[in-house]
Amino acid sequence: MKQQLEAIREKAENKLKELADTQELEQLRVEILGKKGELTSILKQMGKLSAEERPVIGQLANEIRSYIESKIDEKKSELEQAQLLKRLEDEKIDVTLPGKEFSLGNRHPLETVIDEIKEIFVGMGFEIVEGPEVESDYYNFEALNIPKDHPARDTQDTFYITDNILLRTQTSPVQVRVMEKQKPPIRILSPGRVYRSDALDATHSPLFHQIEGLVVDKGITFADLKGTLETFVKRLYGEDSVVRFRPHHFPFTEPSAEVDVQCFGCHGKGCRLCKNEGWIEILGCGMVHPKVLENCGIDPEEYSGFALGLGLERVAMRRYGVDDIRLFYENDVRFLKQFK
Ligand code: 2U9
Repeated sequence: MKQQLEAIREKAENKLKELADTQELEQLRVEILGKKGELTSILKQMGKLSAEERPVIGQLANEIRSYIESKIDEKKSELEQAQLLKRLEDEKIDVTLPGKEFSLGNRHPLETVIDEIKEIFVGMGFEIVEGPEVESDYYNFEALNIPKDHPARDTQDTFYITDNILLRTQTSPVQVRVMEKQKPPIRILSPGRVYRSDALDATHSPLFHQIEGLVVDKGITFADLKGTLETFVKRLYGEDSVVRFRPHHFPFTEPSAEVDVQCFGCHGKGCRLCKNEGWIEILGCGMVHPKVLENCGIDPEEYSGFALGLGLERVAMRRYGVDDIRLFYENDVRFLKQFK
């Protein structure tokens, strides 16, 4: 029995040398020290020994058990330490490595121009309003004094969805809806997408963006319109801008005008930028037609108002020297990332 015990000690020592991980170590512990282990099964045979042998073998067995136990514990902490070092090595991070570069997007040039114009008008007390892009014939045309047979309908080639439903050709219906609901004073600005069935080329797109403004109150005159627009143009193009008003005609305003700014390239002398005219047209405007006020439930005897409209793409094209409107919609990052 003594030899058997010594053989177990030797076996344990040999196996401990070969062990590679804590799982194998646990297996060895169960194999030798466990309830059904080799050492335990030898101890179960102690009853067969004589009274003199029993304490001697008993003591030896205990010595060997605690010897193996301590060797196993030692090996365990050795293996755990090795495992920890391996993990630390595997998970090592080189904090000196350069970071990954993320390609950040940037604002679309049209969005930048819209924001800038909005800010100028908000600074003058205007509120921003938006509305549906799918509209009825009434809100897009009739309410604005453009009846079915009006020639203005030909110049605004319209995408009709049904006889009465269409894609708005201007953002004016948003303002009609506000006037119907709200009593003056009204001071609103409506930016948004509009649609006209123009063929797509370098200067025309069936989808483009407009900003329209509307002011209605008691005693509003053309002088208010001129003051507001001069302030707007100077804030957008610089305080030294020169502005002129040219008589024009729109069905929804009377009188109407177009506003030009003196060419910033040649100061009125004529150059390529202004096509030798010395002036650049930037917006249309006028006093809201009494019929339009009436259509929206506002008494033209009591109130008057002015309105203005401008196309955003043209402002952005001039500002950034873009010569093809299609570039704004193609989302080519090589184009877009130039506006950082
Ligand atoms: C209401 C009454 C009147 C809006 C106006 C213009 C003049 C104008 C054009 C500019 C370039 C359209 O995008 S464009 O082709 N617009 O010249 N727009 S006055 O008049 C209104 C709007 C709403 C109730």
